[in-house]
Amino acid sequence: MKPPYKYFAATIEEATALIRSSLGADAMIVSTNRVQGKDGRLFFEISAVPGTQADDPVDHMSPDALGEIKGELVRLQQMMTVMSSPGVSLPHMVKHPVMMPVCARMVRQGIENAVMEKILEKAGVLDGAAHLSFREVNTRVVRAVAQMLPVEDPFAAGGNQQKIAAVVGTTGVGKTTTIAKIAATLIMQHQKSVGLISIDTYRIGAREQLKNYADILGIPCFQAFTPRDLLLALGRLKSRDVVLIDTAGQSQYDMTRLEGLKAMIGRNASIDTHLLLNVGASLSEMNETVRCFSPLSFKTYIFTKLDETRMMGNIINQVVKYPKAISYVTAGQNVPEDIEMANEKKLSALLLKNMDVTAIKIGD
Ligand SMILES: Nc1nc2c(ncn2[C@@H]2O[C@H](COP(=O)(O)OP(=O)(O)OP(=O)(O)O)[C@@H](O)[C@H]2O)c(=O)[nH]1
Ligand SMILES: [Mg+2]
Repeated sequence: MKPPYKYFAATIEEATALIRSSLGADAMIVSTNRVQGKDGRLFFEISAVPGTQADDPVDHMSPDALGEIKGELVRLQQMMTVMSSPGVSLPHMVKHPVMMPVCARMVRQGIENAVMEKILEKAGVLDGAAHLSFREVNTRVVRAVAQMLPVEDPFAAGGNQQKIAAVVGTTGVGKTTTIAKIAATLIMQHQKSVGLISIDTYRIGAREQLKNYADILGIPCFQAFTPRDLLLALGRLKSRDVVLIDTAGQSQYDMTRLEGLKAMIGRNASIDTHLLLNVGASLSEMNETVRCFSPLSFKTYIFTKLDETRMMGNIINQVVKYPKAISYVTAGQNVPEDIEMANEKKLSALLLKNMDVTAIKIGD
């Protein structure tokens, strides 16, 4: 018998219960009639059909067909992501659709078009990608990104020479926290002796913040107001393997303070400077910061707050624009856990394989 199905009952309630038990809770009543039976009694004649879901054409589809439709939807979504990105050059993508998934991921991470072209070129997929599979294209691109992200350990063993490192960057980017994380890592994992110096002379409490970390780690911490103070403090920390220098947060537009910082650390050839950049900042902000701090001839980038953004493309955008090695990345407020020595393979995976940022923990 085809729907609608007919039900007979003395009351509407009785009929509804009957329908519900035989057609399910989402059955729909299509008509109701009152009819007189042979014995003269009145009863209800109700027609009903199963719920819409039961009639959904998707229900009759094979898992294969469903998978195909899903794949098609994903491809459409990827194509829309790529197309909605201003300036993305489509011709080779249309020619080689195998590049679509990885390109969509790069667009979602905010990797600039020009940088994307460079990556695809380095990966060797700009021309002749037709014979490659999605997986091969992906592998090549992931490898190319890793090759384009130079990394450097500022404290790598290099004889017994003392390493002195200053961190600089805009206000609140994470300098003091990062110093504490680096100090803890060096002490706990590399058995180094560490000393700290604060030249944050602008803010009351700035030294206390660093001093608290120093006390927890059981290491010395000095404050320096002038280049002479700094030399004295460095002298007192001469026996330490590593000296880390915390600096005041600088507005990149405050040239007087930047000059002051340069006078303090810029002229001392034994001090390596590392620039912190918040990965969530816009590329133009990053460029402006880099431009203003470049008189300090910083040696590496430290990207901070990876946990606060889903778009990390600016890491590679910045490195391509102004090449410097990356020494560390930080991803959270926990001291010392949320820091990791930069690793090009992990960074590439973070950018292209949707790797979880919580994978960034010391000791990994
Ligand atoms: N989510 C997140 N927060 C961070 C990270 N690094 C530092 N912070 C937080 O950012 C805030 C500022 O950190 P600080 O280390 O005081 O920054 P700073 O650069 O020394 O600041 P100033 O000395 O004022 O210029 C603190 O609340 C930190 O806990 C990180 O990787 N992720
Ligand atoms: Mg600070």
